[in-house]
Amino acid sequence: MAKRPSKTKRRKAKSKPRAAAKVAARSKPIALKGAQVGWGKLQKQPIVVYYWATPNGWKITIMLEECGLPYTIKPVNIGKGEQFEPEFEAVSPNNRIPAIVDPEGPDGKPISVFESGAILEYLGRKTGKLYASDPRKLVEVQEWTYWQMANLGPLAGQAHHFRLYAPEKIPYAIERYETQVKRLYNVMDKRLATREFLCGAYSIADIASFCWARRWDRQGQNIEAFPNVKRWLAAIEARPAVKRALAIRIDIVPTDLKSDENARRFLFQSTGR
Ligand SMILES: N[C@@H](CCC(=O)N[C@@H](CS)C(=O)NCC(=O)O)C(=O)O
Repeated sequence: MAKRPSKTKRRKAKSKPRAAAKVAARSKPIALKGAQVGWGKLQKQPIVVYYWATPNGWKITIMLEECGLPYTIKPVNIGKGEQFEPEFEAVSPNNRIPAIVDPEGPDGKPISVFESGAILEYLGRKTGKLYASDPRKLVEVQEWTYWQMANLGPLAGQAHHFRLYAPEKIPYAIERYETQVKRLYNVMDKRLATREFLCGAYSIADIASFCWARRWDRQGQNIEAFPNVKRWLAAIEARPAVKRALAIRIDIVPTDLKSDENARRFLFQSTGR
């Protein structure tokens, strides 16, 4: 008589179809913990925004207005060195605005976020708005958001610096950054020739780039040379949420960065120590 297979062998043989089913189930999209979308629909407590009226600051107030989330503003006067105060450094270790504290984080507990791109993505996931859940669309939105964070923002920032604030006019530096920014405007113009917004539908990628591109004059650009960017800027500028965010005025006289020596020290000479 054939010997009955051992209990372990029998279990293994039985478990085969189950293992296959498991693999099939895994190939479906996995809902990642912490990446859930739309938990902020019933936000009760305001999000605290550490803010100064600059391109990176505007990104966050525009997104909050677009999402209809409640928020309060904590001004961080970067001309007075408030970005180095311990309370702010605790939420923004890079000593730069913007940063947020959301009392109602993904797990219901407070969470702080710094870096404007990370904040935009966080708010996109939280509300499910101006972001993407389709994996292909999400790649596009991230590409163009990171494009702004790694290219347009830093290079336009240097163009502002060397054109407006450097104590001496260095033609090589001015030309270098104007040329680089012009290249980026050409990239955007080409992209916008075939779609209304950078990723088709209006998204956080547009908010990120809009905040820098609206200051084209400070970057030595002629907007007439980029008709699609011009059309796109006007469309975003006309949005009621954008108008509300850009109308926010802080009751503190801004520092004149060209002449205030203290402000210049904080902003242009600090090594973070
Ligand atoms: N990559 C950062 C850049 C932030 C940044 O440079 N913020 C400027 C204002 S737009 C700032 O806080 N400057 C203060 C300083 O330079 O000390 C982000 O996007 O959040």
